[in-house]
Amino acid sequence: MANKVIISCAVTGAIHTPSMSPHLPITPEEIARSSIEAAEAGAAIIHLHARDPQTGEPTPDPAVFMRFLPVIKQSTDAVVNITTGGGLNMTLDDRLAAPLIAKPEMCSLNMGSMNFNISRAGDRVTHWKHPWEQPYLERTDNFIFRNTFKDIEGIVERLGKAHGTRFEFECYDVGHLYNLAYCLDRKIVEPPLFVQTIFGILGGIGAEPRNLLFMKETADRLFGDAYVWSTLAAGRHQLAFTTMAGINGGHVRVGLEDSLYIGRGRLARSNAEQVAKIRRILEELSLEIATPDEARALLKLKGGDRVGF
Ligand code: KMH
Ligand code: ZN
Repeated sequence: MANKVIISCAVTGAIHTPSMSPHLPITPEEIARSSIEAAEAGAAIIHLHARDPQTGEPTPDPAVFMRFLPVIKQSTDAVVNITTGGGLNMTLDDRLAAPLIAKPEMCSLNMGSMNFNISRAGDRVTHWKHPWEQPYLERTDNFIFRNTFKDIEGIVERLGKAHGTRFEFECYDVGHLYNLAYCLDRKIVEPPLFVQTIFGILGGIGAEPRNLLFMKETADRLFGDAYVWSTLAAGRHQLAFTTMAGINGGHVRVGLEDSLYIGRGRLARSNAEQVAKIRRILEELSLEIATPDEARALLKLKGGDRVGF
């Protein structure tokens, strides 16, 4: 078990927009199908956002989440992980609306306020399908992704303490590891901490290989054996960083939320294609893939029968 690798798959997110790829899942049916395929390909954890079925704009509407969550639960035993980061225009109450109803085994928890600049993400788009997309992206040069200590503690109270939800702690820079260490010292959060180190978001730490080791070494010092390490990287860095994390004993996250590509200049046709690729690489390196129940045991999750959907 110690060496098994948990593959998380983030199937749609709130960064990419419909005009960037025809393969980005948008409707509840597409999100459910893509999640099920990713689980069948080897993902133990499915990280989920919702989108307006007509326009593809990220939505916090619990009714939309409830159109795909039960379908995923009935068709796979993957761990369902719901975002609390939401989309770029959402208040904290918006961001918590669906998680508070769904009470999932796991939610993301972003470990600090930061710039989150994706204003150039649409540079290659020549035809915009929907009017919301371009302003949504371009305004992020003036956007602060708000995650104060009070916000973080509130999410832990309302979801973790109240419903037994555990967290994917999103750490986009080294300071976020120290924020999490503060929360651990104060007993706001409980081990084992599932720490997602994130590389290549403009506003966070850059996607340089030495930074991966720097983040891991810092997390080792701060958390010792109280944490479980996973890594994601944005865009073209996705595969190299997840491979490096696997080699260094980490778990990995892929999916179209983090990158739309499967290779240089080639759009991924599905989330499952990315899961299958990192799985192939890890298995070639003699690493084994964790099942959902092995992930549950490692992360001390409450179980798929104790959720609200
Ligand atoms: N979009 C990723 C870089 C969240 O959903 O809370 C991080 C993320 C945030 O998944
Ligand atoms: Zn997300």
